[in-house]
Amino acid sequence: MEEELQCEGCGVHLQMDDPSALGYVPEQALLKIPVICQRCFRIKHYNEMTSETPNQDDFLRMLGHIAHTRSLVIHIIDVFDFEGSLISGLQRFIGSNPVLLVVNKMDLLPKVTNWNKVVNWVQKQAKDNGLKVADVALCSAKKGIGFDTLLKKLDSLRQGRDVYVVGATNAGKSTLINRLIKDYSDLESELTTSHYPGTTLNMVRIPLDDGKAIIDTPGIVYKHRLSEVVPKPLLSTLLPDKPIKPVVYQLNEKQTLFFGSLVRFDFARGERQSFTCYTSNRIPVHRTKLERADELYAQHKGEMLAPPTLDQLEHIPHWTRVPVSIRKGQEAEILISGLGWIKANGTQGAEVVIHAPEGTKIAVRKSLI
Ligand SMILES: Nc1nc2c(ncn2[C@@H]2O[C@H](COP(=O)(O)OP(=O)(O)OP(=O)(O)O)[C@@H](O)[C@H]2O)c(=O)[nH]1
Ligand SMILES: [Mg+2]
Repeated sequence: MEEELQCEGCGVHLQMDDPSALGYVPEQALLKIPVICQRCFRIKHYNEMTSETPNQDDFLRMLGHIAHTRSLVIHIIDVFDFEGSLISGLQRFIGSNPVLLVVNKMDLLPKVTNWNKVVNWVQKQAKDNGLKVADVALCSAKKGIGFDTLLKKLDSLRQGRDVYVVGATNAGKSTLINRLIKDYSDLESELTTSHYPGTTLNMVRIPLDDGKAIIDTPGIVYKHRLSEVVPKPLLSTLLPDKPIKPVVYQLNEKQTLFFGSLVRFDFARGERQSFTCYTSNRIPVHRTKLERADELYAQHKGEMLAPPTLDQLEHIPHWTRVPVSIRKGQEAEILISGLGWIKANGTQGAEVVIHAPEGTKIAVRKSLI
């Protein structure tokens, strides 16, 4: 078989020799259009959980090749995990090519969200994180929202260039390209997407009318995202798939919130105030006194405090304590990468301690909504 034959769903090199290895395709499937590997077939038809961790070194080298091309780069960010899905040092890979920052999964924010405010917030966040962007667009690739503006911006920035779509795993790169293919072209192909990170395995070129292409890429794996370190079956609990319903807790100092036994939030010091939790509504929150928290955890982790189950807990890194100070006069929120964020509504300041699996990214930021 030609070595270059690639799966049109995930980009893997196809082979017909080893059914248990990546890229396997049975002979009869080669006659179908589009040609997809067995793994993509299973993900697509049986929702199978077969995510891979693409070799990061190979992939980052591939990404570095963008610097030597004349292209437009779409950097997709997941609005549910903004700081966690941001590629730090993006310029290193893409050189001086322009970046269109696309913030995806906007359907997860409460319906009343003001998109213009979010755009301003995103521009400021990008700047603070050292990311130079030509423009910002918000969308929901899944629901097809925001595409008129996105396309206008894409057209004006592209000017006859190839378009590379890059981002962390699971940000929605393939879903976004599928939406473009389906609504704005008559191509047959469909990229494979799934609930689990690590779906796309190689670059996939999709031709555009002018001889250029839009290129899907594998996601970058960031271990600082809870969604990368929890066992796969937990993802459907951890990640929301409907608009987040924020839940408000009035807390006195020395009170604790448990998010299952995934994360613990201690309000260590400060005047009584309310905290709003933007997390998946499938993770039960348990409130207790700080002085009882250690004991409660020891007795009830993985059971009353679940998810995860006790078995799953064994596969998750141990907690470390991260102290966070929210200054007086600051309306801030604490992002816990993969879990969501908690907004401190008071402006009297607060001392908080987050207990989260070691390595989890915690960021304090100005509030998004
Ligand atoms: N709620 C919501 N979910 C989305 C949106 N776009 C994508 N998703 C979901 O996010 C998950 C990942 O989507 P993919 O398109 O496979 O993400 P990807 O960036 O290509 O992921 P990798 O190939 O693993 O890097 C899937 O469950 C999608 O349905 C969106 O706009 N809103
Ligand atoms: Mg993909």
